[in-house]
Amino acid sequence: MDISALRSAHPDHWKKATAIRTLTLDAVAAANSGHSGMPMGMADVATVLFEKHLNFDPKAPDWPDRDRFILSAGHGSMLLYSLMYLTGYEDMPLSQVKDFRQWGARTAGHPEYGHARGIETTTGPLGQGIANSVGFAIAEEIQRATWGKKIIDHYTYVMAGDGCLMEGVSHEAIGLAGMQKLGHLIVFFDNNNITIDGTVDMADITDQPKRFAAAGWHVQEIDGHDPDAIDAAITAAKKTNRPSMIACKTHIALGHAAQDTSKGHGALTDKEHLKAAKEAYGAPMGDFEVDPDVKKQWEAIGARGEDTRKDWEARFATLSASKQAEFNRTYAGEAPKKLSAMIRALKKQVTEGQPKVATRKSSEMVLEVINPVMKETIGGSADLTGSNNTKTSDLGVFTPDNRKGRYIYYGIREHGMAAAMNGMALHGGAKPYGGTFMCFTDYARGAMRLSALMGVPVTYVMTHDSIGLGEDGPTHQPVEHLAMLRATPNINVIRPADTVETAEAWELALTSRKTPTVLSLTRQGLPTVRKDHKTKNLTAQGAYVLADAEGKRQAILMATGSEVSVALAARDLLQAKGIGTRVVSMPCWELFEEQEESYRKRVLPAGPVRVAIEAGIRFGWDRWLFGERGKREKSGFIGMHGFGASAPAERLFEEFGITAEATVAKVDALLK
Ligand SMILES: Cc1ncc(C[n+]2csc(CCOP(=O)(O)OP(=O)(O)O)c2C)c(N)n1
Ligand SMILES: [Mg+2]
Repeated sequence: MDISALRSAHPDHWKKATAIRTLTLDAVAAANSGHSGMPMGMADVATVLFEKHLNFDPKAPDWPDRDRFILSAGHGSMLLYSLMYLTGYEDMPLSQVKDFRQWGARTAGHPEYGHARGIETTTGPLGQGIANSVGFAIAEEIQRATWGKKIIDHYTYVMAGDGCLMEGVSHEAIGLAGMQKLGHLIVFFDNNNITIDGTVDMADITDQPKRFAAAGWHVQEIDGHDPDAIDAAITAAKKTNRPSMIACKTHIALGHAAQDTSKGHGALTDKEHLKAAKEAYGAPMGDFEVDPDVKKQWEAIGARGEDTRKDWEARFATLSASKQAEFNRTYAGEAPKKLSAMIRALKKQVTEGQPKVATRKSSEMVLEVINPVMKETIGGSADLTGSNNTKTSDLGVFTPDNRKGRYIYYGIREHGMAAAMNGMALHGGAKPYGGTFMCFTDYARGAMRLSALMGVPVTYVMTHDSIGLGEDGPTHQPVEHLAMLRATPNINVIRPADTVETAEAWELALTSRKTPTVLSLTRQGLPTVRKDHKTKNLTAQGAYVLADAEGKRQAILMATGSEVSVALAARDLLQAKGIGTRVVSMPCWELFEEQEESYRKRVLPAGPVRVAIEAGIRFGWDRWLFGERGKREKSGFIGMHGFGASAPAERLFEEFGITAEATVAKVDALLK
């Protein structure tokens, strides 16, 4: 690569792009770790994008109508940090760049949402960013249709590398975006033919432009170091009504001894090579040194969006006060005030009617009430709409011809759905929920973990949550999934026992600000176990006494979801034998853990034998069986010990010993 030709062809551009390269080299060298090559390769694309196209204002990083910039190739984090420092984001002073990858710094190894305003999403697990961006673009389309172009009209720009495009989730994202004709989504493919192990063709010979074109995308191929070509390609991409992919032929670690090699992917810390690269660039030689003129030019780029933002604010101010309040409410992620009154009314009605329904159906009953008053909800399912009961009558379907539709047919794309929901929630003004079978949380897990890590309150509607789904058999019957989800920090896993608890669970999910929720719902019908109306949201306490012992309290039965009614039946049998038995419904462990010690002690007092009943594996239950004042030798577990089987549900509960009778036998044995 002839660096001098690039330098002389566009000297002003070159200096600006070079600042990204030298800051990256210096930050990685100082940290003695990180990834130098990607920012060095994509610096030209980033410079043209920020200078000529991206609508952004470092002074107002949360301005709702800004363009979104998603660094899907999150290992290239220094690209983002350099851009934020150069253009003048308050959260990104030079000291942060110097502290790259250090304890307490905002400049983590990979971009972390919430560390600095201006980081739109957490990336690093390859493929997530491009899949998030589909959600960003869907949210933008829906809001543009809803609020009008003068309030919402922006683009989502993404940088994705070979790795992002090789990851399976990108296939789901690309397919969904192409079908949905997300014209405001523009992806730059860092086409450098290098990954960690070597050249891309060692593992993949996919023709990426053809792949995107086959999915309905507008595709261009350019020299990723030619600023004119980059500019022209972005201009063309903005005009088409299809999502755009710009394959940018680049050189990883441009201008460094490691250029075009897999060594260039990682940390380039060799002092001599670093010096030689800076010399070849004609850049200032000092550590973290940026020519003051060049910094000024970057700051001018940063200042470019201020007027646009202020114009937007003026347009926003022309909305009626109530519309402004509604917009601000949804962007703040607040539920409407009337939500809890509506949930209470539904609970009262359910308690009176005492329906026997599956909790997936209960969930639909709740959504029928919620969706008409929370217009920011965006529902969907990964091709299991009729099974997940996620679609309510008022939503309308989101398609290229109906941008106001709030229901998304995600297709068979669990991971893509979860990642898109993260994007919608991060975009702002949207409350996404989506469904699949509980067993396929495995397929969605990469993105679900990021919901938790980022603290975005999306809701996962996971139905068919045990062997209770019956005949479909062990491939479809989750057993370890509750444990896996409960092991993940910052997820509320709620397994409601009936319609009342389901309504309470939805209230918690929709008022959650920083924690995603998994609703674990049944396929099979369940009796109403909450027979007395309580206005208070008991599920919010995580666990509570559903039925207390009569006479001397000798046993406590703890259960969740479909097994709460098993516990109640066991209690009837035990009480008939004179064994005082308390039933504790435990819909959400995480929330119970958050309660005061004194409350937990009241619910789970020392003394009685304890039996937990759940149609999943035991993992985790010991915390409640013999933590919290319980005793190992006085506790037992009724549940699954391996995979399920294909048979009618009732037979399965019998065969696997998850019955009232088995519970009674366990209690009897423990009391001996
Ligand atoms: C899901 C996932 N798998 C593996 C990694 C580890 N990893 C980080 S970068 C990378 C190679 C990426 O190649 P490419 O996207 O072409 O980046 P480039 O080398 O061009 O910078 C790998 C395997 C990761 N971050 N995420
Ligand atoms: Mg690459």
